[in-house]
Amino acid sequence: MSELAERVISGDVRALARAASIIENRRDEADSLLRELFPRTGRALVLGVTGAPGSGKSTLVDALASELRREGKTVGILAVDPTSPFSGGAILGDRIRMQAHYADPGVFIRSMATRGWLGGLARATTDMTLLLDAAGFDVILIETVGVGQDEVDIARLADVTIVVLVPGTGDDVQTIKAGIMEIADVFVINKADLPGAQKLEREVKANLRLAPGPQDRTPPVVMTVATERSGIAETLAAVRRHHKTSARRARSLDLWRMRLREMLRERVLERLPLGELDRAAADVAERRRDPYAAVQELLERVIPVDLRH
Ligand SMILES: Nc1nc2c(ncn2[C@@H]2O[C@H](COP(=O)(O)OP(=O)(O)OP(=O)(O)O)[C@@H](O)[C@H]2O)c(=O)[nH]1
Ligand SMILES: [Mg+2]
Repeated sequence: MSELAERVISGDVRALARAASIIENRRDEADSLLRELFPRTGRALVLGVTGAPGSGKSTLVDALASELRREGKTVGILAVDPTSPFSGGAILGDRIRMQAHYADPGVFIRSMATRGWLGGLARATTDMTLLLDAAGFDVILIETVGVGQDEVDIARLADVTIVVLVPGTGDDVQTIKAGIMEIADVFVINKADLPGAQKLEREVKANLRLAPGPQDRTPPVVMTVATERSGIAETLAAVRRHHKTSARRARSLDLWRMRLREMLRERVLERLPLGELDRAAADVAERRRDPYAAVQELLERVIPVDLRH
């Protein structure tokens, strides 16, 4: 085993930071490191926290981390920003908000801007989660803004997904995207100190009665005021109740089916000489060649002759 992998497994924070940079920047090195670490993974509780911008996700994650630390658990935090190609802005805000944990070696925080990432958000978060898992963190909290497909990918990765809603922001149930209702294992109504929290709770519960979750399991609804750390223990209790009953294996199978498909596609595409795909696309667009012949020809370029058929 490489020295870096050994140091990561032994919980060396500097090695962990270096490994995280390798995962972010250097695919080839990352692959061999993750191969070494993979047998050490599968132990952590992975908790996804998603919701609209400004709903209080970071404040909630911060409060959950404090509560877990009180229990003696170690915590890895990934703040994933799928909308930004830069590390800055909202993520800088997260850094300031979470600085209480920076002196604590039992908490590791990493912010990632994933737009334009090679392999996309799923690769970034999956690989970073594997790293933190191998490093022995008991719980991994993944914060991401709920936009489009991304939160569905996070839900596949997480053992338990928390969806954060806020009263009085048009977050009423009619406007909540169907996808979000389906991925939630636990609903948190944060900013319960604001008017309309009870009304929102009633609406969410009524909606859940009409459309129960997978296996007829109705997700619990917890009220929190993250800034005052109220409702945090209740949220953790709801997470743990869900985790006992959740279909973890089915979800994990789903995740790896998707990841393997992505990794295969990546490997095939990166073997094509530069510009080859564009040339083929131009040929097809101008009707010089049909797409079926083009694909056959491209495949023949990337797959060694003796592996075909
Ligand atoms: N009144 C009230 N304000 C809260 C509560 N929780 C968080 N806030 C405030 O809401 C604002 C946004 O909180 P964040 O934790 O940054 O929200 P976020 O969802 O992480 O935001 P993004 O990462 O930018 O999407 C901050 O000013 C918080 O202080 C709460 O329970 N009640
Ligand atoms: Mg945030």
